Amino acid sequence: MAYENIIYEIQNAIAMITFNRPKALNALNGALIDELSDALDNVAGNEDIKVLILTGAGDKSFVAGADITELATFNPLQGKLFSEKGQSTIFKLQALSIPVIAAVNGFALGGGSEIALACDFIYASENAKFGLPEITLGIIPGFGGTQRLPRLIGTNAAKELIFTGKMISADEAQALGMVNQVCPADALMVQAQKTAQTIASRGRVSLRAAKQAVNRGMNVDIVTGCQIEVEAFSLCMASPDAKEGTSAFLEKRKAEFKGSFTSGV
Ligand code: CO8
Repeated sequence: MAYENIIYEIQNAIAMITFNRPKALNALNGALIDELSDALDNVAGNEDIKVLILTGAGDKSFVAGADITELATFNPLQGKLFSEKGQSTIFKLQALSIPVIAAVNGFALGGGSEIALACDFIYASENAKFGLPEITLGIIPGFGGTQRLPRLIGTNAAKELIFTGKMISADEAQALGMVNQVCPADALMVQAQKTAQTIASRGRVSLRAAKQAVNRGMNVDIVTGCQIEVEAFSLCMASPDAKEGTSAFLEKRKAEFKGSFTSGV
């Protein structure tokens, strides 16, 4: 598929998807969501990729939400189909076995915040603004915001944002636990890349096991969660990466992880 609304690049095991409709502040129209979905399929099928970064083109916006021009024309059935398409794409994003970093460089509103919330963690530029303004349009978040935001920052803080539709700064989002790191705008990608490189130097099998253990454990009781961890831990022990990591420590050298899924663990 040729991409007109996103840019998809891969460099040194790090993939980057840039939302690329800067004239509309990278708002999500149906075509962009189709392209995102296609690129995510490519990421999922490429074992050379170890980390994915999402960001927005230009210096003003990550994603300013669903495209309101398109939204305004929808009848209820079209709204349902659009919401389902967005949700299935965001689930695809969340289900990636590799770590995903949202580098939020400006507005992350509505669907933009919801995409960032489905990533593993968020770095934000000092000028970033987060919010779920759907209530001001007479609708509610439709890409998982009513579900993922309360799970991340707690029910009451999430309700305040959802009921008021207000925007919050990067610092406020960090104080609420939404954002891991706030950087000057020109340092955001450097920081995101630096963290991505650190993660990419770790073993593929243990990264996947760690992500699955955290994500699956979030929705179950702690005993079941710890059992999930036991299974994930034993999977790691079956990987050559565990042998390499422990040997490298004992031999006082840097580990070279080569574990793979396609040739066994
Ligand atoms: N959709 C379409 N166009 C947009 C959007 C958007 N979400 N946001 C900005 N634009 C366009 C503007 O119309 C403008 O275009 P033009 O130059 O042609 O007039 C251009 O981008 C620049 O925007 P502004 O001039 O408004 O820039 P400002 O710096 O003055 O303001 C804001 C920036 C505050 C971000 C402002 O543009 C704004 O409030 N945008 C809308 C934000 C919003 O409400 N987003 C939520 C959308 S709803 C949603 O995401 C629901 C997701 C789930 C859907 C489920 C479907 C059923």
